[in-house]
Amino acid sequence: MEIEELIIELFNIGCVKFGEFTLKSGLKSPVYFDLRILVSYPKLLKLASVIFAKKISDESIDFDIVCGVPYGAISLATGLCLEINKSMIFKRKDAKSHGTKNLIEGIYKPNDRCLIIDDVITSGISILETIEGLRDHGVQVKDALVLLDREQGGPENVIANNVKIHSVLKTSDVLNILLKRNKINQEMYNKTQEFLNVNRNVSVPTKPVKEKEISFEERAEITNNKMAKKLFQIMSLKQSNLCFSADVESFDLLLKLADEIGPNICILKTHIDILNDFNMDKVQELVNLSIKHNFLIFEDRKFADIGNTVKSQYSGGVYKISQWSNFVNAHSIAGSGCVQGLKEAALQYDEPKGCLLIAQLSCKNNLIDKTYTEKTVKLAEEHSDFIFGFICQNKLTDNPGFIHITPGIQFNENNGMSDNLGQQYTTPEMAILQNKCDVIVVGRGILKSENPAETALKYKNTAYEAYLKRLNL
Ligand code: 5IU
Repeated sequence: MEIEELIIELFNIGCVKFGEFTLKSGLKSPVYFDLRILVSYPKLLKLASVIFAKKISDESIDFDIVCGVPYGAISLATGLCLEINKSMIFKRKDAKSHGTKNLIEGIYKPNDRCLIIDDVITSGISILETIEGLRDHGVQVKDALVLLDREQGGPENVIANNVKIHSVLKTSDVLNILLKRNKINQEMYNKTQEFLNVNRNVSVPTKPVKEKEISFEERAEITNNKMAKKLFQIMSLKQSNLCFSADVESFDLLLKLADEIGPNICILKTHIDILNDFNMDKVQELVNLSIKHNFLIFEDRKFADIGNTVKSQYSGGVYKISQWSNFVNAHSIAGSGCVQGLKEAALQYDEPKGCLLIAQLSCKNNLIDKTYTEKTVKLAEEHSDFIFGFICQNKLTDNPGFIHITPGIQFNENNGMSDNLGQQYTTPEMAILQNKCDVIVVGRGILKSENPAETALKYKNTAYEAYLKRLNL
């Protein structure tokens, strides 16, 4: 009954017009729907919002935020959001040339699931443009809700891009009700129905809207995690996605290498407990070098105990890791208590601290299986204020805020594609292009080369070029 009332009201206020109209696609149509007028009819807007809300609940559409397609659906999306108490964003037709230059207005998080609202769908092109803009920013789109489906192939075009269209009305519903209620005559009905029959499919002249690769720079913008933001900014500024694993026993050698290789890396990874001559003064020198060359210090500590213990291991003892490292890593085996313990120890610092979870290992016959990896991703999502990525062998989540860091990397020509203690290697290109990781970790590939600084530059260039290739640049 509500639907019938909506159709009659839309007709009465002039949202449904009969005559000869040229559509956006160039087609000449005997019927035209101008739902922008709705903005002037609050009662009708309210009715549309109630009907939308009912549809969402009937069809169990699950989402975090709503996005209205400008301009026609902005008022509809706003009405719906007031009705269901959800927050809204919208995508501008062009990015502003002044101020914040946002393409998307409103607040969203990477990986938010967004429901698109539109007034009318014809070919689906406007919705596809919106999907592309949202996906570019890491927002997930799986559903779109429209007031009217013109029945000209829109839903089919959109579903091809993995988004389902839910429609409240179809043109044929409108025609049937208008005929039944004597708002149009049989001749008008037949003419319009005939038009519909011959124009069922409007092909969309766009390439498929893929879930796009996002640049490090954009990911720095998107993420709310301060550690991730800082790392993405360094990677983008230094054009480096190389982490050097400085596994040496002499602190002086570590400092020398950090100074020589520092300009080409985004991260220097330490195993502080393998140094023979550890002392806090030299740690300060390492921190100074990290500032001089703008890289982050990652202590590969692999915490794995109960929260209370890791908290002390992280901040106390001989090494006082939390004082000088920018971030650390932890096994997920001990669960959220371990993460929470580290997080609490990190809270005492003003500057950002962070932690990566070990989701996969590079060594042969390790005991991690698929379920463990999936549970690790879930744990990271639950602590995304502190956990900002993974040590892994391939990309694990589309959430652009999480960084994927991969050890076990060497160039092919280094004939050691494994060592005799179970390490397994893949190449920088494989890791970044095929396995879609973000950062490569290289230790002996650099350390054992004749000229570590020169070799590091080669790894840096190869890894960054592979990343640019992934972005199609
Ligand atoms: N590392 C791995 N594999 C892993 C994890 C950490 O190799 O799965 I977790 C560490 C060990 C070493 C460095 O410090 O990364 C790799 O050194 P090489 O590039 O020399 O193999």
